[in-house]
Amino acid sequence: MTQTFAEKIAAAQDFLPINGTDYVEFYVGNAKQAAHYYKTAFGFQSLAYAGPETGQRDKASYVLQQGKIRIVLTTALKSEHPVSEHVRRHGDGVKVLALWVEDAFKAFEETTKRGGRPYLEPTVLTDSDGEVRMSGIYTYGETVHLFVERKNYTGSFLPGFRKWESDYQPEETGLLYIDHCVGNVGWNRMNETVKWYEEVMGFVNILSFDDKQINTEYSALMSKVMSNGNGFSKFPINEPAEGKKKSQIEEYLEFYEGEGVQHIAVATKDIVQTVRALKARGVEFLGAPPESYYGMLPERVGEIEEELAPLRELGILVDRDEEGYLLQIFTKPVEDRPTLFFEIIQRKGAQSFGAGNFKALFEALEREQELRGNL
Ligand code: TYF
Ligand code: FE
Repeated sequence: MTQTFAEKIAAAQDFLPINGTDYVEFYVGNAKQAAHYYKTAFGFQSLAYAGPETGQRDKASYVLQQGKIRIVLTTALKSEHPVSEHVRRHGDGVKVLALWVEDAFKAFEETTKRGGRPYLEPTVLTDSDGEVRMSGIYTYGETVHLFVERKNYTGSFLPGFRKWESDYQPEETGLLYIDHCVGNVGWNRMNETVKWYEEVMGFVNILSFDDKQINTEYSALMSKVMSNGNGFSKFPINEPAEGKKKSQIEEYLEFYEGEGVQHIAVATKDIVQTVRALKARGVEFLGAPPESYYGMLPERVGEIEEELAPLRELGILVDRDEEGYLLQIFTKPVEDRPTLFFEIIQRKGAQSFGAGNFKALFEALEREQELRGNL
């Protein structure tokens, strides 16, 4: 690498200043139970609620928080509803990747004039706690980016939501912020999608992996990482590639019945402690890599601060780049369809994505794919 990531993202355009992820909204079949799962298993805390009791008669939304991460779980209360349609087609999945912006109206104007397809026309939401401005455009598949501008809003989440005080408060698991959200796109859709993030959002392509670099004995894929100008918003894109057997990306596209969010990477400052806590609460992770992976680790990544034994015991992966190293691990899909999963990541200087782990990771993914009869 000749340029650092800081140098690469400096080329991004600033017509869309983004402060970070505002929230991620999932459309699910049963939001009450999903909220319980994310509280119990991942240690999210109750934050806000909107539903029939608050005057929202057609759907219910539960908002959870941990560190800077906010997730919203939304379900429809009747079959003839866009949320029900989304769930019928995709199963539970991510609908909204909301970005915290300085100016939601300008974000809409700038992105739609560059070709962004409108999802939400600029809207002002108000209640006694203040004002929030929102707008939104479609990205890949039925997924959307909402632009959220919260000037001096003092409410718990958004106008229309009420504070959710729950007596059930499982302890947090150390999750801090969303590091990146990855999208899977269809065959030959990579270039278009990369161009879309460049032209419509002003992002830059900071990393690329082709099918020569990302392959196992059976399958291949391509991956390109798109980032905004301050690196707070990173969206890697995957496209399937031709291999001997079915790529994990194809399996996703088949079961999600279209393009969508493949994984959400959440950061922790102590991955060993976080993964121990998650496992104790029933979160399922991909199988650990073979023993040889840890045998070769000291040579491959050099000196690291962590002890090897707990990393091996938990199946945590390590990779190094020019700027430092990172530790990461991946859950199994969190639905019955093999679609969305989570990544837990701890960065120690490295701003890359664990390319040195791709082979071990994809082999673990394929073992699961094979058990499902989809390889
Ligand atoms: O976000 C990334 O690039 C890494 C690795 O199907 C990765 O987390 C890439 C593709 C994939 C699963 C993980
Ligand atoms: Fe990732």
